[in-house]
Amino acid sequence: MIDLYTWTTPNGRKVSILLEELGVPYEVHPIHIGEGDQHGPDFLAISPNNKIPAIVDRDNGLTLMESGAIMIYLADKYGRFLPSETMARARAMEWLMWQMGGLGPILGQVHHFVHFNRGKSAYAEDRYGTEARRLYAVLDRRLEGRDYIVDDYSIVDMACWPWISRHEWQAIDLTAYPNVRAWYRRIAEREAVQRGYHVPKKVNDIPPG
Ligand SMILES: N[C@@H](CCC(=O)N[C@@H](CS)C(=O)NCC(=O)O)C(=O)O
Repeated sequence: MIDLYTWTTPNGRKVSILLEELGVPYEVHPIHIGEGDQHGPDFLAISPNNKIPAIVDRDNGLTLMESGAIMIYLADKYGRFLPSETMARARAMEWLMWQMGGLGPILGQVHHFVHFNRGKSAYAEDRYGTEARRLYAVLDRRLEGRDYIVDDYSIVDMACWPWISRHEWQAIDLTAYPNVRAWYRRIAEREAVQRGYHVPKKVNDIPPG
């Protein structure tokens, strides 16, 4: 049994989507980050960086923060959605780190400056908006002739997809990135993704691509 500490954000949804895909039992603990739940001492003991998502694996007592680390752990534990062969695994790690170090952090800034605080900083809107469009173009090139980011559907797709699902907040028109759009829609059709998206609660329908 996995305890999942999460909220209705892209980083949180990565892990709930993976848990739904794995079909393993898990218990959800909502951490309302808008109300400061992430700063409580109980949560700090599990997530030393005060951010969701985090898990506790009741099988062995492991506590884990950082969505990428959690996804690798769960994929390894259950032997699914991450290749084990060295070269294929290296390629999957390459794109997972691209999401963790580039796509997620940049799109997070776009949400702040373009969606929530438009007009406050033209510099930040331009800087992060330009970088976001560059990253979408990188992903579009990677998906040329492919159904998924690495060979088979994997934690790499599950890590990137929730960020792309916020394309409206990012003022991104997916029709400008046809390979991303087709991939986005392909993944949105998966029942596990539809369930995982609405954890810990439903706030909106999955945006159409
Ligand atoms: N690198 C971390 C980022 C986690 C993160 O930024 N979580 C956000 C929600 S998506 C959060 O908990 N924010 C609350 C805060 O910053 O106080 C991961 O991938 O898990």
